[in-house]
Amino acid sequence: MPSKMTRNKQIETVRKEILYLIEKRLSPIAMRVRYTSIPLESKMKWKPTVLLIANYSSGKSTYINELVGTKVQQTGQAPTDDDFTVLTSAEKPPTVEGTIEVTEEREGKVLFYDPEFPFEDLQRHGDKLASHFRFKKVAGASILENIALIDTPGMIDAVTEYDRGYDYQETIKDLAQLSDLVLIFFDPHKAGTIRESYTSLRETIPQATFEDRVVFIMNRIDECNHLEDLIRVYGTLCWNLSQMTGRKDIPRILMTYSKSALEDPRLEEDKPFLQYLSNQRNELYQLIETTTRHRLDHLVSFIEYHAARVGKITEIFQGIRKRRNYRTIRWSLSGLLATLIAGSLIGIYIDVTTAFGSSSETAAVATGLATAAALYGVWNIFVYRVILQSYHNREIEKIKTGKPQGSALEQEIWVSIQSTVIEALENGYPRESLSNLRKEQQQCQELKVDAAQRLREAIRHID
Ligand SMILES: Nc1nc2c(ncn2[C@@H]2O[C@H](COP(=O)(O)OP(=O)(O)O)[C@@H](O)[C@H]2O)c(=O)[nH]1
Ligand SMILES: [Mg+2]
Repeated sequence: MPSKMTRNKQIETVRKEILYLIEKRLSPIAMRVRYTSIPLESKMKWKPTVLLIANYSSGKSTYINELVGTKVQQTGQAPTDDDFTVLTSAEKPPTVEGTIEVTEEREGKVLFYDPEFPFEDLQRHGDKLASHFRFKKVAGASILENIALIDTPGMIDAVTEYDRGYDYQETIKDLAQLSDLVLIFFDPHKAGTIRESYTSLRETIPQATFEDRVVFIMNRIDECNHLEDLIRVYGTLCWNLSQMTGRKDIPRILMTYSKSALEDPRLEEDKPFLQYLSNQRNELYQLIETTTRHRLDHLVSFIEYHAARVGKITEIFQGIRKRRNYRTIRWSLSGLLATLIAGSLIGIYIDVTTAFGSSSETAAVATGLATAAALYGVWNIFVYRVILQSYHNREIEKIKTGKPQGSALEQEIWVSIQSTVIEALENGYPRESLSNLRKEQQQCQELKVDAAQRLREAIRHID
């Protein structure tokens, strides 16, 4: 079995290759066709990330302390800690070998403006969030070497956006979008009926991430006195989850507790059901540990997802470009023909009306040609532009009223890019040549199919 270090190295190699493809191949096209205004990779460049959300006091911070190996986060029964905290590793070792310590702390104010980190989007939530956002570098904690953890303030019932001073749901959404694993904690006292968690589970999380990245956890199960209690709260949570998520099947719920929080370790012996469930804690740990690898899968899905959309835009642009080129030729030729006819008629008219005068035929031809040239100029500068603009507007209208076609996936892609295409067209796009667009579509196709397949193969070979 390869060592952890070789495995980490393999992961790092594949990660770099994927990021290279996103940065150098996909992002430039995505920006050219106005699919995005910021480079696609900016949110994906950072470490694999695990987001922990829950009602207050469900034991998130206690669990984080257990993972990290020391008390880096405040814990307590009341909703005391109302900060978001990002935990990552420090570059330097701890001052005393073998210990774990926080070596650096930063506030959101600084973090949100540092392009090294993926939190620039959070600027839009204002200073209030910035003052509730913390960043800690921890030295000596092995779990943080390859993974970042994000602790969040607990969800509360009575709170409104006004009370918090920032939009909690939107913040959670932004963080979930850049996370590879979202852990949602519950505890036997609060099996999920709180308003903020209702909104989070019903709307925020499904909009921000994929189902397979979300894991539900029933924590603090040591506080159930008997197995029957546990079954009852498990049932309550299942019921509440189905109400909140709108799903009919029961999602996977890991049941665990933090040993470090036990007041009396002998309690474990009085409650044999805890031993039967101890594998669940290991499972949770493994899920967190394998985030580094999942991040690779997520990055490949990221390529597939965006390459499909960017490719579709280049395809739509090609259609528009082709039709416009064809019309341009048609309009130019008809303009030329019309002005030549008009010029000839004027020439003939001059020739005829001055037949008995002194003017020569050459003058009539020259006047005819000059009139034709002038008319053609007027045609090109005024009329042609107006026709082109109204044609362009009709193309925009076509996209606006167009119905998605093809398979369910194709329809989904169409719906997701429709407004981007309209906005680009309204700003005068596509400006690229047909051959460039064709090349770009091909590149997207290569990324989506060949590169993605090759990368997935490479990921399968890690281990
Ligand atoms: N019995 C028991 N208490 C726990 C467990 N996890 C956390 N606690 C306690 O619950 C309280 C809230 O924990 P905390 O980690 O601060 O919750 P957070 O608000 O979700 O971060 C603290 O007093 C912890 O000691 C657990 O698994 N079992
Ligand atoms: Mg906490």
